[in-house]
Amino acid sequence: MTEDTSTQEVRQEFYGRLSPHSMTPLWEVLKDLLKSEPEAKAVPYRWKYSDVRPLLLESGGLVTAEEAERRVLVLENPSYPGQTRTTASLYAGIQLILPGEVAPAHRHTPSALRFLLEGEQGFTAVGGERTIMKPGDFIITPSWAWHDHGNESDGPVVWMDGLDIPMLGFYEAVFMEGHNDLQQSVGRPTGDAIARFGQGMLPISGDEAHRYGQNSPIFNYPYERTREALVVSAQGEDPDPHLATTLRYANPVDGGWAMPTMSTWMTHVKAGWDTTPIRSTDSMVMAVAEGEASITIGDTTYDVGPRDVVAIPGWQWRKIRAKSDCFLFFFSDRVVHEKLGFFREERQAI
Ligand code: 1HN
Repeated sequence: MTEDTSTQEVRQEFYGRLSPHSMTPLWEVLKDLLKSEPEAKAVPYRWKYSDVRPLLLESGGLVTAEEAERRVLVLENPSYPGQTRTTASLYAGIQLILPGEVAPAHRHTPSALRFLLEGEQGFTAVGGERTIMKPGDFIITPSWAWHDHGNESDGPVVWMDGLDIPMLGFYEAVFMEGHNDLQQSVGRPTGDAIARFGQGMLPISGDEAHRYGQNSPIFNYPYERTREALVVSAQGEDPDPHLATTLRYANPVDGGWAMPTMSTWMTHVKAGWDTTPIRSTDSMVMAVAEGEASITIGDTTYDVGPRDVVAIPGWQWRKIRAKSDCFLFFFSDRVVHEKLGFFREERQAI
């Protein structure tokens, strides 16, 4: 027996005696815990709307929105089967509301966002105000806010949900509560929030602005305005080589991100433009509002068009090539990385 083998045997015998005491030697796992850089377990993935839509509509014939509570197809990362997560920290799903249906009022500690894909007359009520949701609109449902959805049109309404539920799951801090009524009562007129907070003005009494806690009091950012802001911005300057023309959704009260756990922004890339690779520690989900593009994440390139969704794990080089004028919605866990002080970004030299 070599000395080396006997050392190993002695160690293994020692480890065996640690285990009944729920202890384990750090030195055997330290190399896996501390790597020189992150290695995402999640993989990049693209969901084509042409695959999603027929299956989603089929689900509409199998279960009602009320019965399902939320009729959603989860966009589950292939690396996390059965774990309802799209990246390590983020959840995304595609929700369908058929004409006349209601998704019943409830509230929960995870925060949610909606990005509208299809249908003109869906609505959601959040914390006492109803908003009509149109394609490209970005809507916030803050943690613990009552919310219910409906559709008063004669066609399907479809959107992408984004939630921080994997983060809250990690902290074992998920609570939920059902409302006594199918729909909450609405106490404010539609458009109240955007009138007070979304015109470059704020109520002179500051308290009002904390209507939605740490979230932006503007709970629907209409696509019409977002798009106009991007188009005009792109006329006034050369695009950033890595980010093209990107505007983030901001909380007008403090200038920060619109939500406390998820960062959101929209990128406009003009036809024919190629961005230079960039990577950052945050993981992301991208949904195409308009345009045809190819997106490269690490070694994988996907062609994408309107309403397609892509999972982008953290710390992978990404770049976009626009075939036509593109408007791309993103949500990520960047705000958390920033607040906790570990956000990193790297840009390839141009
Ligand atoms: C939820 O409440 C909604 O309110 C959508 O529309 C998706 C996914 C997980 C947990 C709660 C909604 C959800 C969700």
